[in-house]
Amino acid sequence: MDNKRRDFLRKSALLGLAGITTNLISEEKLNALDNLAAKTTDGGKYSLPALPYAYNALEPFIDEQTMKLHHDKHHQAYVDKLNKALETYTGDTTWEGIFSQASKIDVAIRNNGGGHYNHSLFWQLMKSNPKGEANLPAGKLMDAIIAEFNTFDIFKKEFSEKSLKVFGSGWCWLIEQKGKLKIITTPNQDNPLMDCASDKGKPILCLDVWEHAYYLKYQNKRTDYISAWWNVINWQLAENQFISE
Ligand code: MN3
Repeated sequence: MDNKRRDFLRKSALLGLAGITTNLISEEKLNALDNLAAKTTDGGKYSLPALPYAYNALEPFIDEQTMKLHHDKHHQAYVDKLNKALETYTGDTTWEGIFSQASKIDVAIRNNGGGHYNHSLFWQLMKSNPKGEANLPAGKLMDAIIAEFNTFDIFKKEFSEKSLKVFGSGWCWLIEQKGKLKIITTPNQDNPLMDCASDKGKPILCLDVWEHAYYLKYQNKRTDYISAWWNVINWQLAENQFISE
């Protein structure tokens, strides 16, 4: 991105010119996301971030074997393939650079870049809750959920239904779009920061509904996996994400 456009984005974001920046994510918001998405590089390459908890920390809702396979094999493969695809790429390799060009670049960069970013976010947005104690958002995020969906249960139902309906492989997201919360889904490893997303916004929460995320424990029963996931959402981090600029 050239300096002029970067400046424009920054000023537009500061002035809150939502009408003009409708389809753009401000640089400030991307920077906040980077903290969650572990934009870790190793000698100029992307690297796999460690899980922020033990492999068995999400038991009994998400099992240790699934976490090992999902993180160590699937996520690692996205990182490796992303680095490989970037070897011959001469464009901007930051998240902002990759996502703003997602519809035009090598599909291997789009798929594996999304794969790396989305999973990094997904791990962070879960936490241990072995006894399945009540797990609800609080503060400004809860206020915004109530304002948008009326009750938390309506929000939960809508999010669960949309997650269930993702055809094939993809993700379900809670995003902030023009100051409002919205539930959207993306196919494959696309995300709401990409230029190709039908709905763009800042990710607040995400759920991986690829079969590799649940089939070891839940087989084909995606609905049981979705129900279990509500127990391990890290709402504190989701709220931090929501209120960050
Ligand atoms: Mn996955």
